Amino acid sequence: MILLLSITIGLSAIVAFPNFSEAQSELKTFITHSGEVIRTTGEIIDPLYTVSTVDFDPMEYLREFNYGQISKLPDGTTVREYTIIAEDDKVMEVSPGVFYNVWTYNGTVPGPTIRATEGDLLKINFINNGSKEHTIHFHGIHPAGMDGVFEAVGPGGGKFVYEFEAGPVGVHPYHCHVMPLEEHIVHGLYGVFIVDPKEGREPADEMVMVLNGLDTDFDTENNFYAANTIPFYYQHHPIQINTNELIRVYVVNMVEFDPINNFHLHGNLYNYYPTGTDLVPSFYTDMITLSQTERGIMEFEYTYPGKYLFHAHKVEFSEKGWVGIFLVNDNVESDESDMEYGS
Ligand SMILES: [Cu+2]
Repeated sequence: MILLLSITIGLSAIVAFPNFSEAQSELKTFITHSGEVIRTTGEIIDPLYTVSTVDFDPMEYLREFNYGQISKLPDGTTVREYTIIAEDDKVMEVSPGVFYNVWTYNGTVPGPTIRATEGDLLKINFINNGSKEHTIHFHGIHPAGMDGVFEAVGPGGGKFVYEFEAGPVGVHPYHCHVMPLEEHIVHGLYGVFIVDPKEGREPADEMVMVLNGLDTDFDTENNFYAANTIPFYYQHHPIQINTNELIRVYVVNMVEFDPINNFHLHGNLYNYYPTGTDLVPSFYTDMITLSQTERGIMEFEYTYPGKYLFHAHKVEFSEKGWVGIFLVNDNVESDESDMEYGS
């Protein structure tokens, strides 16, 4: 009876105060990057857009690589063909109750991780289903006409085919290069492009982390930070890895507005290959600092099982979402001793 009464009171409160949330906090006027005037609390973007929502699973994204459709030329060259579709009307619930208009490649932020081997011929069919001009600008080596800067692709189904040879070996970003650039990047038009060496790399548990930020109130400062878009995701859903198994993280910093970002790993150090272009590591460290589009490959193994944090050692960033956990499971197949410490 008490329960029924409280439900009734609750319902009548909703009916009596349809603008309950507006009454709670004052709406302010903002001008968005695109010049649109909107009214919002500024803390949480009201769900102004109802076009669609984005389904993005950071755990799936972490280890998902798109190798394209493979064929061979008569001379034996591998051809990889990809299709990337840009859209700019999607809405993503980036944090509980926080809806943000993301601009996407193939429906997610970041876009798909494109992977190839050095020397492969790449053919990227780009379709712009957005309402603004967009492109794909790949970092790497390619002809000027394939740079995605001066060849804006028109909205509403515009097409362009990027064709170039995969190289150099390493991890590279790709992103839209239409002006105003910061607007096209901060809304999410970016992804990772991995070029493997012909001889391959040592087998490892491989993953991709794009360090990004979200300016949900359009004041050219990020309200949230993350590894792979969703703040705190890997803290609440730790990444499971094994002891004595090589872990390889392809890390790319795409944070807009802030000059630097960084990556600190707990309970361990990693070999670091800046841009991944050299097969010999440059550093053995637990901390790297990255400017925008700066990237590299981290390699490490954990000896001891347990939970280990990884996060920005720019504390503001970690407190606003750029923090995660590796849950290191005991690798029963390994020959290491099972000596226990600290017990
Ligand atoms: Cu764009």
